[in-house]
Amino acid sequence: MDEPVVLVERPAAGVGLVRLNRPRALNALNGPLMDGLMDTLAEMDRDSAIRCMVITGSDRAFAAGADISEMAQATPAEMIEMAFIARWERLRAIRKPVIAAVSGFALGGGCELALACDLIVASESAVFGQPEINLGVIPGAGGTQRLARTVGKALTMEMVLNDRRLTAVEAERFGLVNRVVPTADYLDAAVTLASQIAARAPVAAQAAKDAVNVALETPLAVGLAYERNQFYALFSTEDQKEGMAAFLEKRAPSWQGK
Ligand code: DAK
Repeated sequence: MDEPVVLVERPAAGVGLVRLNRPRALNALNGPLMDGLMDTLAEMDRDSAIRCMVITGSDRAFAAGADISEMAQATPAEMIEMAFIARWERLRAIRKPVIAAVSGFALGGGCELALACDLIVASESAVFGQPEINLGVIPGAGGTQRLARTVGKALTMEMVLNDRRLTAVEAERFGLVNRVVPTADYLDAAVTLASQIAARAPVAAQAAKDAVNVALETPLAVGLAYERNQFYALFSTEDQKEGMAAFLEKRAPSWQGK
């Protein structure tokens, strides 16, 4: 029997873990793997018992990119038919926070997948890069856009024009990853971070994620107005009443997620 291409676990209360599982192909992101990943994330997004998700790969490879053998002979029409873009767009619809736990290769689509997550915990052996230029193409899942917004123009140009790869320590220095930990600990560190986020007010966590993402896509005045509306809307939640009452009563809040 073939191994499943994604493995699903619940490593801690409120945390859903999806592991990319094509180790022999360095987790190259083929159609079935992307469908499995996105179906699982969408399911976890609907599951009220899960409040934060973690995506990981193996110690050797988070993902070495989209599957080159699947694309090599494709025409533009076939690329569209493969639902390539639609699959990737599904990640943007996930409302709950998603953490990438990255070790080893995060190249091409693998780097873009990590960048599309909300936070990145990296192992010391993580390598981030956009080597598509070597294949005669450019990044297609947000690499040029998200990298430019995250690490700036100069470094992005080097990465996409000349296959400059970043070590984990460089990635942390340039603000691409949240933290770097020893390779033995990266998954535990990501799950711990996910547990902490999962224990926080769930509706507010989703609103916070949403508002930060809006910041990357709108002029400041529009973003500030959006944030303010989200802020006011949270006063319709039980969790806002509970959180503020708990503070005033000097006790821990008990979140209901509504
Ligand atoms: N695709 C298919 N197979 C891959 C692969 C990939 N991206 N990366 C590695 N593999 C396979 C290798 O072919 C090899 O398979 P066998 O020969 O054993 O059958 C196995 O994984 C182990 O790889 P190596 O033998 O090459 O291992 P090494 O340690 O020597 O080298 C490496 C590791 C990661 C440096 C090397 O495998 C490598 O350079 N891989 C390719 C990296 C790459 O170019 N990635 C970018 C691919 S293009 C879009 C969405 C996404 C994308 C575009 C558009 N839209 C929504 C529009 C994404 C595009 C890409 O990612």
